Amino acid sequence: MLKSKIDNFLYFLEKKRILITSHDLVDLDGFSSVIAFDFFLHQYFKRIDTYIYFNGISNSTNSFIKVIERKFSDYNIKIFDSAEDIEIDAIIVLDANKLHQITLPDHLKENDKISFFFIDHHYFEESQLENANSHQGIILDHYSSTAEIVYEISQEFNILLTKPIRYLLIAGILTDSGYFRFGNNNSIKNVTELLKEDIIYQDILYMLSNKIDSSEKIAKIKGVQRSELIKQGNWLIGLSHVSSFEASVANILLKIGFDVAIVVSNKDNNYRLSLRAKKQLCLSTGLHLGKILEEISKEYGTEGGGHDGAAGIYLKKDSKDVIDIIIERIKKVFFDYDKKKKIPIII
Ligand SMILES: [Mn+2]
Repeated sequence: MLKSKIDNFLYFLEKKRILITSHDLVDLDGFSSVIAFDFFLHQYFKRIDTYIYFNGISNSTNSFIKVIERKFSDYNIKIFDSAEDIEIDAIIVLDANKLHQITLPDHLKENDKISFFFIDHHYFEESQLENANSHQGIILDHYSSTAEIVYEISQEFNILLTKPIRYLLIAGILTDSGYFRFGNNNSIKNVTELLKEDIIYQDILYMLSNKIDSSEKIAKIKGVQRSELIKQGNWLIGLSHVSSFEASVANILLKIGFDVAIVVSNKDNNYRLSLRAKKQLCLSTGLHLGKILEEISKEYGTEGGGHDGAAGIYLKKDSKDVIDIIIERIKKVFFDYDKKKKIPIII
């Protein structure tokens, strides 16, 4: 299935110079997808010019890269420090589907001769693709990671992946699927195949267990202390605010029992909201945080979106009431669900 989607695109890439990148401050899923897709292209084409570039690499990604480089001393990942002087024909973006998530030099971003191609697993609407002619992509939001999509592409073309790349892809799948909490049977099947006989699962878990720094621990503690409980029937929504690590704080709020967590943080002149909901709850009630935030972002001219159980949005400082609107939309999903299920509505 993926093969038919990608065939035309591969035909187009022949003899082109390509920049491969991901969202700013790349995470393990974005990073491993880029590395594996670059490897795939070099196996598929006899000759191809690719440049791997990231605008920032997250701390946890960096520490995993270091572990990989120590483990495989003859494996080195060639990454370009800057995209300023690179001349290219196409840009492949993995693990993102909106241009504002990727900082690139103007001569690349505002050049209509350059085609963009996206491979991603975040929810997006077809109508949002800017300049539809030169933008195409494989966007499959039922996948819990982009690493899985890239792995399946390589399988459909019978490309044998190297051991370090298998390590990277497994790490990408595990971290993005919340160690399978947001995953499905397919995520587990893919990881099983990637492990083969020669990678030990516990070894990867150990490699991923980097120490949490104390500022993150403090953010989590403060986030829990400040959390406000909002009820809709028996559903528990938690609202809190921290100065950073909003995503990990939201995850902690779910762990302590909230069904949905909304964590606000200050980013420059904006609020950044990180929302999380339990996967099972999304599946049963139809709650899709990414769609709610995508709608809100259109109504208020900001950027937002994501998955059903994990999403984010930027809000201007003067639009604090939008947070209440988001809460109301979430409550409405629960209200409608309870009504349908004939659960007595408690207000
Ligand atoms: Mn991802």
